Amino acid sequence: MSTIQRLAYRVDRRSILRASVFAGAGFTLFAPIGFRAAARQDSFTIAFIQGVIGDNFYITMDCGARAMAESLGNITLDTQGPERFDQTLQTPILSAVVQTAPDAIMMAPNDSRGMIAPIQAAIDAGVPVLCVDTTIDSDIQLADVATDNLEGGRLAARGLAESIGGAGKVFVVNVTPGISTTDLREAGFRDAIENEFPDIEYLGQEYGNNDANVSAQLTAARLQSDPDLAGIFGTNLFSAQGAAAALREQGLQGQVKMVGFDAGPTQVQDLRSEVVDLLIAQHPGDIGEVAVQLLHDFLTTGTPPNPKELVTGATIVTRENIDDPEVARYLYVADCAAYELAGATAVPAASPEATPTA
Ligand code: T6T
Repeated sequence: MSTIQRLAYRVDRRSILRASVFAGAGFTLFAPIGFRAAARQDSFTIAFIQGVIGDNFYITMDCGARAMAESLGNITLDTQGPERFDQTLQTPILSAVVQTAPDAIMMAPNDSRGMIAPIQAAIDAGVPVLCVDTTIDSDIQLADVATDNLEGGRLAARGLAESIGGAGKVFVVNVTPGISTTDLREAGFRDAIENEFPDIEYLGQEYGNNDANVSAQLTAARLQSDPDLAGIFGTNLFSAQGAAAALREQGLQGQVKMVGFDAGPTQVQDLRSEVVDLLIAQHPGDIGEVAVQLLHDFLTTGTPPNPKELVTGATIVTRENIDDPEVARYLYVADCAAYELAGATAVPAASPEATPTA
């Protein structure tokens, strides 16, 4: 079994921590000071503010959130997001959502520092905010539900190292500084390369601004300046899509190895056509399910999530395992037509269960 196959993991978290349902809407506890005591309500509105609209990752998360809302029966989900991953676009959306007085907000903040004040304003207005995927450098949020991005970056490094035979130059196409998730993926990647692979030279990262075209352009420039480049890590869907497009356009697929985070439809096509060697699929549907479940629990009982940092799983996708139903179920969707409630779970961050076993 190759290292990549051994790395391929699917942490079955179902048995570890079932996000609990505090059944019985009549079960009234007092909400923490500042939030409306909502437990006497029959139904609730949750606003979901995505990191960006039109991204298969957040679309899949929305499907999970909707499936959970439907199964709980008393949640209305209202989804929106900015057209670009940009705090100056997301902040007015958040402010407008707060004006509609939802019972809670789940959101993927566009910037770990820049979104603290707008989220604080929402909380001050009495609306609890739970962070999904990305987070803020603060603990004002009700909870965080996300992938273990640091470990995901390390897995990407190990996968790429295996693909290039443990030696050569590697380069990272990242998104924008200040995004908690992708910053952590790069940090995990760098950490593993520097500490585990002495014969690999890390050339550093460049930012494609969450734009596949910009990511393709900077990758093309890098292929020119470093013609002996051995491997590339694209830290999210659009970075990976762009980097793969550059490899394809220059006929370098297979020659320069590539690992991408996420598992959008174009990325899957790139994996199948051997432009990309490995994908790290997050479980966005699970994040959506768990987030709605936690908010429902909070709104009906007043008890905040404890612990408040939760992680869902990730799955390494290769050409060998992509058609295995246990892997294929984590490929991102374009709409919710085929999405089925998974009964997802999450585990406390930094717990032994949270670290995927290679
Ligand atoms: O990788 C995901 C998400 O985790 C990240 O925070 C931003 O980019 C994506 O949405 C993929 O485009």
